[in-house]
Amino acid sequence: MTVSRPVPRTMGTSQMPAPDGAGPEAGLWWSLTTPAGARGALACMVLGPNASGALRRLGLPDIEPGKARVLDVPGVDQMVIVRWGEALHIMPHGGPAVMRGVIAWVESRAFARLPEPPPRAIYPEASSDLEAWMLRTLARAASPAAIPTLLAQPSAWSRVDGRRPLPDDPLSREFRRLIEPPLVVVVGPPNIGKSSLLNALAGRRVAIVADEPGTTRDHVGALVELDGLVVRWADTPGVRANAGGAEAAALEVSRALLPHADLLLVCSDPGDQLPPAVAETFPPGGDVLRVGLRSDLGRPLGDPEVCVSLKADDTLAAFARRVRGRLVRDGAMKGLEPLWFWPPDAWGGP
Ligand SMILES: Nc1nc2c(ncn2[C@@H]2O[C@H](COP(=O)(O)OP(=O)(O)OP(=O)(O)O)[C@@H](O)[C@H]2O)c(=O)[nH]1
Ligand SMILES: [Mg+2]
Repeated sequence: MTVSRPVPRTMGTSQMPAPDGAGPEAGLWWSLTTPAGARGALACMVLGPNASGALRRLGLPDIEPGKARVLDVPGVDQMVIVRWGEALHIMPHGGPAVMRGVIAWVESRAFARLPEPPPRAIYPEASSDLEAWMLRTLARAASPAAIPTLLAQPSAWSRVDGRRPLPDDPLSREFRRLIEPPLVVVVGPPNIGKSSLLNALAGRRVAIVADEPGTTRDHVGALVELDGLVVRWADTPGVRANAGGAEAAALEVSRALLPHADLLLVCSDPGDQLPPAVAETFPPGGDVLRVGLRSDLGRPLGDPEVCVSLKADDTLAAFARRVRGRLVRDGAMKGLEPLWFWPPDAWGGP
């Protein structure tokens, strides 16, 4: 199989370089928008960056932009082919055998595979690369709270005058947490209500709770919505000085999570302090929130910044707001200013 020079993974179509000495058939690529092996009635393959060149390379008649044809490809399948501007969508039957045949056919014609098609090729209705990235991001945002801000982005960017937003601006970095859920890791002594807190936030039993230390033996992860922000919540086993066997191994696993945490919740209750062994594993410079649990039993130790009691209704909502605010401040939740909402290494911006 000959493969022409692959195009970098996530460029907008308008930015795709034509390889040196390239004619219209150079740098052709293909990508699946339906997952391989999915059993839909129709699969969708996108080809680019040049529709006429792609059709010629496949030995098919040219199609005008905006037009669709049903074509019979001998030995492969009957398929619907739609041309959107310069992107070509090929829709054969979605069965695995047909898809294998279609992929072999396209690859035999020297198209390079892209893991993900450029957003402009998936959203041909978009009038700019920025709008295509916005539509792609809308389809992936984990937190519904991202939707109004995303819809406002094309017009926000059109007003940019003077300082251009940068990928690492704090508001942009925080806003991207509404797209890819941040990791929140909960640590603390055993039997102080860490797993009960997760269950209360999730509204269902995600973690095992019991009135004895060492109940959680491995970390438990769940997606939990906190005041509009979806986070990956990792509940870890309580840290005991004399942990051994499986419990010690589980503690090792949860320690390995700490460097990846966007926020570490260091928990205490009225009777127990955080053992120094855990404190030593905090990632330097990592964001830490000190949380007091079971505050109905008295003032939690460890100088907590926020207290929760599952016996008092109002503390849970206030706690969720506090955690959300540490990860995504109000300005980034409702931002109408231009933001780098796409992965910064994927595209250079408008
Ligand atoms: N009074 C009171 N009890 C609570 C509260 N939250 C949890 N508990 C009780 O505290 C006990 C321990 O709860 P868990 O959630 O299992 O504690 P844990 O910190 O996950 O324990 P390990 O998994 O052993 O580390 C259970 O009996 C809970 O019912 C609270 O807000 N107030
Ligand atoms: Mg637990």
